Amino acid sequence: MPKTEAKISGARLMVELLEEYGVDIVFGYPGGAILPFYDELYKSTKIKHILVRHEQGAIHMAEGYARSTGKLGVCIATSGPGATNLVTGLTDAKLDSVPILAITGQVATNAIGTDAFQEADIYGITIPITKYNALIKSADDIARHFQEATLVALGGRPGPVLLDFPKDVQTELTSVRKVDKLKIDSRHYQKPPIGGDLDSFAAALNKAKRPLLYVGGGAINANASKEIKELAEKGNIPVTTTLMGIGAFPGTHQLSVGMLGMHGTAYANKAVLECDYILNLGARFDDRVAKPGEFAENAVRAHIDIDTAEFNKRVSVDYLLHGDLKEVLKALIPKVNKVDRPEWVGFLDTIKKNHPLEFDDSTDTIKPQAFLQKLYEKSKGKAIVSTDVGQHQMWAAQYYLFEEANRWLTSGGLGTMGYGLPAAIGAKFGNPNKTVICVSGDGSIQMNIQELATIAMYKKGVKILIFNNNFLGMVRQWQELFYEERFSESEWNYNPDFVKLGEAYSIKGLKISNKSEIDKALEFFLEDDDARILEVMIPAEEKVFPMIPAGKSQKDMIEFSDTVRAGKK
Ligand SMILES: Cc1ncc(C[n+]2csc(CCOP(=O)(O)OP(=O)(O)O)c2C)c(N)n1
Repeated sequence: MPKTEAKISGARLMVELLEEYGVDIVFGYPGGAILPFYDELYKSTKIKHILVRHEQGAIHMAEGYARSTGKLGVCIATSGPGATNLVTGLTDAKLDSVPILAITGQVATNAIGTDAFQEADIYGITIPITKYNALIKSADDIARHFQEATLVALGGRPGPVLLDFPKDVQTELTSVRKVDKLKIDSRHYQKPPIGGDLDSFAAALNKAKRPLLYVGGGAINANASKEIKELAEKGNIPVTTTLMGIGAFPGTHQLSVGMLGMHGTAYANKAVLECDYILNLGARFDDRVAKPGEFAENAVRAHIDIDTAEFNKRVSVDYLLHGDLKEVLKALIPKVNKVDRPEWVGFLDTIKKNHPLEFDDSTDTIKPQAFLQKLYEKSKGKAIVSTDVGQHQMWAAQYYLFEEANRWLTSGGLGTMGYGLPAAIGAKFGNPNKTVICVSGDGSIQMNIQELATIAMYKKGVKILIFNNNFLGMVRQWQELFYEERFSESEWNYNPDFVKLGEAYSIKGLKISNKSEIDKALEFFLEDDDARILEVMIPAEEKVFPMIPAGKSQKDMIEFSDTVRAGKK
């Protein structure tokens, strides 16, 4: 039976439900169809609303907040264009499994379907890009939808949910604050019991001579870093992470071989080729990592995941276990033999030495790789780093090492340019005492640059590093390597003066172009907790290596040294 109390408006109820849930920060932008809700938010003493400059900024901030804190991220938009501006962020959160609650205003229920002003069927639009969504038709349904949405967002494999909230439902009175019986099945949010045969799974791992752990973002969502380290150290098993799994295993650990895949380290990709057993922990055999039929083709392949949809989706496996990764590992570790593997670990150490990450640093120009190495040293590897999408993202993934999870924020699945700046802002709100750095390119930064105003308005000390190559660098790289240097629409001969732009928002900035300026620039960048813009001019020709060309496999990896031998850098 629903719990009934004195009647309050739907808008008031939604605010109270958020407060009771423990939400203390939301990112949003108002408009006509969400005004009753904003009126109630105005009265809340528990929830801080961050007023952004574009709804896409709001949802990426909610993502940055969620990924850096492990909590639910909440964003709010009005109907029509406000709601559709959330679509990229929802898709981003769906692909990267980020728990987001989006609340959108909607025209009044009697106007739905009439092409009313600012009407968009955001429920229909977001069906494929949310884990759960609902058009709330009556104030009596708010509590149930809220309970269902929040459970689904964080339950199982996390993801985005959306509640579409018509204006008349916001003003309608209700006394239903809680329902005991939900309409969705509990399998959508409860931790599943461990599925599969632990003994045969462990036996296959114990038989391996050259095992490898392949760790994805699911490991971070499951908070399984401790167990992964325990497993790796007990069995002396080297560990590679995906772009999304960075931080799940300490980057400086002797057993770490870094990131694998298209721009992974040569030693991680060679480990994939040489291993005789590979254990996927919460990764998805993504196409930037695994070519079906060729990925670890000679190895026994095993997979642990919370989402059964990921099993045998792109790459078939020999052994699988279903369940919460932390729980499964806790059950598996006692069955795994303690082994020293001097030959296998030694072999990979030699490969690390012979095939390091490399670039040519012989000129006075600033090489982004060298800069990031210095940034890593100067920030003591302790910063939260968000990135945009492109070459700078891959260099940051390669050269900035993380000891802990939830410090690396990047758009992995969707590859959303414009993610980095708002994600960094959201992370800074969630981690006011940590250094938060956004690594971006001159292309990506301009996709949500309006959020500099949010930084200025709330005095958030986000550090913004822009690698400026006057190109859409990653596009240029592909055109140079695979389109005979026809640089179709990847070069621009105009960029704003980023330093002056910063000044317009009262953010101090500096531009450098010579290697000799790096140390001073980093001092300026990190000296206090104020926001900074650091524009670093880099050569347009600089490329990200190693590289596995799209659709190819680990065997086809191009290393920097190959390009030097071929007379091309
Ligand atoms: C919204 C969006 N549009 C287009 C792309 C395709 N894309 C991928 S990387 C890239 C270039 C990024 O340029 P920049 O931000 O300057 O970074 P750089 O590669 O130069 O480091 C483009 C256009 C994308 N990922 N996202």
